[in-house]
Amino acid sequence: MKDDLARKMDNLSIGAIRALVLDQTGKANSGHPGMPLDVAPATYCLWRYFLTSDPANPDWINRDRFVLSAGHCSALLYSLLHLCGYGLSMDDLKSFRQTDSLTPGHPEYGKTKGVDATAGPLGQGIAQAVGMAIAEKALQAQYVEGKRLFNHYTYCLCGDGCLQEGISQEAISMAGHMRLNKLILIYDANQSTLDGPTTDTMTENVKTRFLASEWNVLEVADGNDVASLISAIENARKSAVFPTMILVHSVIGFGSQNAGSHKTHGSPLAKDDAEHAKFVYDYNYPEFTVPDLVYQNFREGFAERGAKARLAYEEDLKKYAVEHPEDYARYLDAINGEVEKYLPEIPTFDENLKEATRVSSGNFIAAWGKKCPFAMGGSADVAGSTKTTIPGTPAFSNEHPEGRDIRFGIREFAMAAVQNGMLLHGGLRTFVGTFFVFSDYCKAAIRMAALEDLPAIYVFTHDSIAVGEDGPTHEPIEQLAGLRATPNVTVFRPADAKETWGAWEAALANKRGPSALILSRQGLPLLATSNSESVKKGAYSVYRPRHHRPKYQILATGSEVSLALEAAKILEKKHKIRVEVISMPSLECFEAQTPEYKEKILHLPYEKRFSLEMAATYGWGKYAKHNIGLDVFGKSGKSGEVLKAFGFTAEDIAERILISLKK
Ligand SMILES: Cc1ncc(C[n+]2csc(CCOP(=O)(O)OP(=O)(O)O)c2C)c(N)n1
Repeated sequence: MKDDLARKMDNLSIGAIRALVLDQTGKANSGHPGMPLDVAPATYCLWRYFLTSDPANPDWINRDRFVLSAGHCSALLYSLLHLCGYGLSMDDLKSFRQTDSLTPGHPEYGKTKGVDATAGPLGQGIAQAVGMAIAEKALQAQYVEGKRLFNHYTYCLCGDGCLQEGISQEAISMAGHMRLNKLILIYDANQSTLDGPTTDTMTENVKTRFLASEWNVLEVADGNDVASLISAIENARKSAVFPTMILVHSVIGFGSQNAGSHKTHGSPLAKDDAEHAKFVYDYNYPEFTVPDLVYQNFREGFAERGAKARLAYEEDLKKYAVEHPEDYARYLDAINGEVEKYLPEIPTFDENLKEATRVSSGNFIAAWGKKCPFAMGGSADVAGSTKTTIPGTPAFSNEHPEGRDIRFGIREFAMAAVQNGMLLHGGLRTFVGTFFVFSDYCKAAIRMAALEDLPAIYVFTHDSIAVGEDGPTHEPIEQLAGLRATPNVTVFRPADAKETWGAWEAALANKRGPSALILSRQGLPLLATSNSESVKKGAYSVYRPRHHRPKYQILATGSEVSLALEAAKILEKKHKIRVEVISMPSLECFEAQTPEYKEKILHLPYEKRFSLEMAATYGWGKYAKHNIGLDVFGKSGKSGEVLKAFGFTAEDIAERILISLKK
């Protein structure tokens, strides 16, 4: 039993968290107080009594992770970071939601120390937490004594909103199947969302939903009951097999005169209501004021625990380095992301090779996966088609946590968000794969990876109407333009095996943002003049007419480069029109080149340039006056016939160029 003093300290500290939420949202006149006010006791119990992380070293690899999936509760997280000593000052709290502050509207990874994941798009936080828990489990199995190197919990906080999002079920199902017992999800069941009570929108039994997904479920009847909250977290940590969901019943906007109403969800409380709430909390201090006792409570109950644990870890690490020097060196490479040391040699390809770029990519993955012990990846049930299996390693599972091949199941969105969590965790270099058309399912997580500067890699195959029989549902059109329009995403569409290996190298060298490899299903000829190295420059010449200056240029990507070469030869032979072909595997890499290099490649006037890509022409107007592409959906049929139907044969392309020139 807690003594009276300890109980008072708990209440005062919870009051301080709630008051800081009210002060931040009140001063900013913006933000979401409702859920932070009701869930403050649960987060207090977690941070004060369990979460082990060192505010002086917020990136410590073995810290417990905390993902605020309900990212709109940022004021709650900032209050905790302030009180726990992460260097977030009272002035920072006073700048809540102001431009360039350390306390932006939703938590941003990389901006504010102690924020383990960017959050705000509801549901994704749960999947990111699942990714972190997968990483911990996998890493434990990848080292001689992995549990000495990686041994922590992953906590996640969500509300009704996250659980209404479909991605939550994808992630929950995956976590249960993988037996991620170190994952603990606190579900604040305040029965309210933005527009109204949850009775308007959901009737399912969330508890049985988790049970059906093979989770351990605990319940706390009253979100203000500190003793029950502590005992629930304690029990959750003991789970030997299943991940745990702690369902906490609470009242949104606790303390407000509007408590229980969605009106408290997303608008600051009126001044007199905030005062009323502070009275309810028995918190009698001026705005933005916290008594020393509370700071002391967090210092002793959080910062000191974290510092002690980190120091002990580092002491043990020194011993580990002596006991297992090779393992330790590998650990350092893995956590520092030193992939360069583990790159395979690019092979010499047979000049007559005709290989789908998905196959070339699969060969790269096989060679790299063998060399790089911290390479890990998989696909959403299409590994056989996307060639995304690392051979020689079992599928990752509870029985085989050392497996580096991940079977994500048909859960594309969660797959991409889980990858984000794995990368946020650190210690792994990952890739995920699916058909390019289903990149749309991954899109919100790709955007998240780009925001978080994560080096995620996507292997997207079946990249055009050449897919054929599967028809328009499976034939990407607008996906290239969409990805290229997303800031901080680098897209590669290699033309042959050499470019594919080059694209993989470039993707692995890109450590501050995601890379997407867009690959063909159909075989593509090895180009005599292509090379792996030039992929990094984004565009280079693969064909120039001999002894003549070219009059026109075709800029093409992927499978259309060989098509452009054929068309150029027809134009030259039959019509004496000299055309240069530029392979443009990455528009983003090209944009990063010097103006001189760009001018050297695009040396002809704008109106003399054609772009050729079997996809939406949107965006190509920047590089070429004439854009040959596909601004309608594809068709189902034999691949060759579909290509013919849309005029993607060398003869047709040559003809279309001639027609354009006559205009
Ligand atoms: C994907 C996504 N859709 C919509 C929103 C807008 N939004 C923010 S909070 C919220 C309601 C969340 O409800 P709940 O999780 O129960 O939080 P509470 O109302 O308890 O604060 C909505 C719809 C969002 N942030 N993300």
